[in-house]
Amino acid sequence: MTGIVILTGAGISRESGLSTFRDPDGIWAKVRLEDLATPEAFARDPARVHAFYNARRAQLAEVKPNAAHFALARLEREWTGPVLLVTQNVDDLHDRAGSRPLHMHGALRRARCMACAAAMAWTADLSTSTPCPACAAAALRPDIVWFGEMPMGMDRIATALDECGLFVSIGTSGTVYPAAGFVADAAHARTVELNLEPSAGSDLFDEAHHGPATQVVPVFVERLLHSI
Ligand code: BV8
Repeated sequence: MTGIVILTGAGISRESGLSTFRDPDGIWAKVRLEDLATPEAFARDPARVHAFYNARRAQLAEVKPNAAHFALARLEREWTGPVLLVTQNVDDLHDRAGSRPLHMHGALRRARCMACAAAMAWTADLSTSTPCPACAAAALRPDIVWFGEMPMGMDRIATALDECGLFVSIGTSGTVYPAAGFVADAAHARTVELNLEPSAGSDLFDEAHHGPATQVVPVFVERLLHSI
């Protein structure tokens, strides 16, 4: 049965109430990514970076998965072939909808120790004095992939892209690499974009359905499952 690779971005969580990054009201419209989402920024002002991620981690308690997240969890359950859901998002809405996503840019509700490399689930605030539960060093950072850092799971993603028959990109502007290059890596497969509007890489897709994710994703999944 055909393997499916799905890539999601901030747009899939927009209707749950989480900001995107590059829309006019997005996160990078308010703060500079160079000041908050790079290792250099963390070395320069760790308290400011911790505050940025603490606020976003705390916000997760106020939002819920939407119909698009639930539609993808249904596809993972009902599709008879392999499905790999890769998300650029650091929120936990796919997880809470019942998916088991590969968080290629890490996760807000995880922390990592820079002294002993332990990584763990984390829901509270982090600070420069929070002790690591494993080694007690005050050396915890968000388990997030910042710009200039290697995304997670790249080998697993490359294999899945090679083997898939369908690649679906949902709610991403297609501006951040290497994720933005996945559609080219999957050129042998049928490639579909589901997004509010054409993304930077729209021309690279065989098919596109534009509109809010809570509308276009459930319709796409329903059609796909009825094509079996
Ligand atoms: C790396 C965590 C190398 C942080 C993020 C070429 C090749 C390789 C790298 C590069 C390259 N060129 C440049 C680079 C460097 C860089 C990069 O791509 N820069 C960009 C800005 C040009 N890439 C990196 O640094 C990556 N690392 O390459 O490492 C390496 C090699 C060897 C060894 C070591 C290192 C790491 C990138 C990861 C950075 N971390 N996230 C955090 O979240 O705080 S990325 C950041 O952008 C976001 O977090 C998000 O995950 C990601 C993508 O954004 P989108 O999800 O697409 O969101 P956006 O707002 O842009 O778009 C939203 C879309 O939704 C829009 O299209 C909108 O229309 C749509 N939408 C809105 N509402 C809805 C909707 N759609 C549907 N329904 C709606 N209702």
